[in-house]
Amino acid sequence: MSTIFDSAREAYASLGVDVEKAIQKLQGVSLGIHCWQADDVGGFEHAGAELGGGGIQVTGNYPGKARNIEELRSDLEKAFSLIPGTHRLSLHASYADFSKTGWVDRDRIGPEHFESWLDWATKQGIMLDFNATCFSHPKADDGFTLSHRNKEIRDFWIAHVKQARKISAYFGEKQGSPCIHNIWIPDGSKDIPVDRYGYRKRLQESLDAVFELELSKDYVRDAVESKLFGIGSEAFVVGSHEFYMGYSQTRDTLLCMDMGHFHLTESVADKISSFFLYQDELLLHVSRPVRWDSDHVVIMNDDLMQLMQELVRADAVGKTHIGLDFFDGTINRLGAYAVGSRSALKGLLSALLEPTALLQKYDREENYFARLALLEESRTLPLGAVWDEYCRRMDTVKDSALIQEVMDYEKSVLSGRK
Ligand code: RNT
Ligand code: ZN
Repeated sequence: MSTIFDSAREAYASLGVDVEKAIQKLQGVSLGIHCWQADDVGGFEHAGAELGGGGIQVTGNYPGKARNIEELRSDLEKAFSLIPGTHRLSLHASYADFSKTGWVDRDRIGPEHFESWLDWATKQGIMLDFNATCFSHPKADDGFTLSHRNKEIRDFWIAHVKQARKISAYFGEKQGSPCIHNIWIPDGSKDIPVDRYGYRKRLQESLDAVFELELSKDYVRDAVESKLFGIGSEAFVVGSHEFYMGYSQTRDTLLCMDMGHFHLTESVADKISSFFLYQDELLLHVSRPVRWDSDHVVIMNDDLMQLMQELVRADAVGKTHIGLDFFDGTINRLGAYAVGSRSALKGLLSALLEPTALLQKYDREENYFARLALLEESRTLPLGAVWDEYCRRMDTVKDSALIQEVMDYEKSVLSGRK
């Protein structure tokens, strides 16, 4: 008996696309799923930590937010079960577990404060990535960290990021796969500065001090994340795109491009091909800006589709770490994880199923009508049938069963959190 999947496979085959190959490739991609959607980027260093000093804003009061590490892990386990494939968890330093050791400040955290995360991850078969947390802290309250005028404050954050790198290297060594460590700092100002150069020079020097600590690339790969503006840093962001392009090229670090950190008319997809002419490893923060860097849940919009298409067309899937970065407190947070992560994967699957060879042939022949027509045809090819089959093979629910799964979890687990 022929199934919907069989006919989808034939439809793609008639355009020269091998569905099995696409499925195989998708299976080889691990997303870096962010730990911070389940608790609105709060972290658990102190009960009820406030975002503060950060230029990040989470809106929404939907009930069921994770209030401690146990609840977060429970939500993550459920989320991972709803995302087909094998994925990684990207932890922030503010999610340290102090239950055995007592609290220490960020400049003194070490692998011992993340041992329980590593145990948990090993049990789950999940690898870990890491992020220094240079926000939500009294020493970040005035909006500057590594570029601060005050040396004491700079030194504190240099020490923190060094520790974060050590923790990352520890994860990398233990899990036998390099831990991707991302550095994002909020530094910037609400109004027009007059010493832009000074701030950027200090940031450069602080980062150089951070990287004086030599660690094996087999264990840790460091990335630096740029931004355009934030709440409270509308006029000036120290770590701009140009700053980090130059930094990552000259210091041999990874660059992190967050889809919400550019002008809204700028295309991150368009940057991919240029980037890979000069550098060979990229970190993405897949997000969805709505009017600003709003970190909405990822959906299959044109920005996402074009980004994934570029990764496939530039043969860059294997050189790109696809991290997620969204947080919405107005909807069921497990649902946010599931929809956002699944949409990122569906977008990638759609790109892997693109009739690229045929499109390239039209391109070479300068038959731009045919190229356009086929691109349009591609949008309505039976992606859903292949996606359903992928979910089935990965032992994960189909889209049609997702809502019920999330609602059941809300009823049995989340609704008990007051
Ligand atoms: C902030 C950056 C950064 C954070 C996370 C929590 O604008 O995008 O990546 O979202 O580190
Ligand atoms: Zn980001």
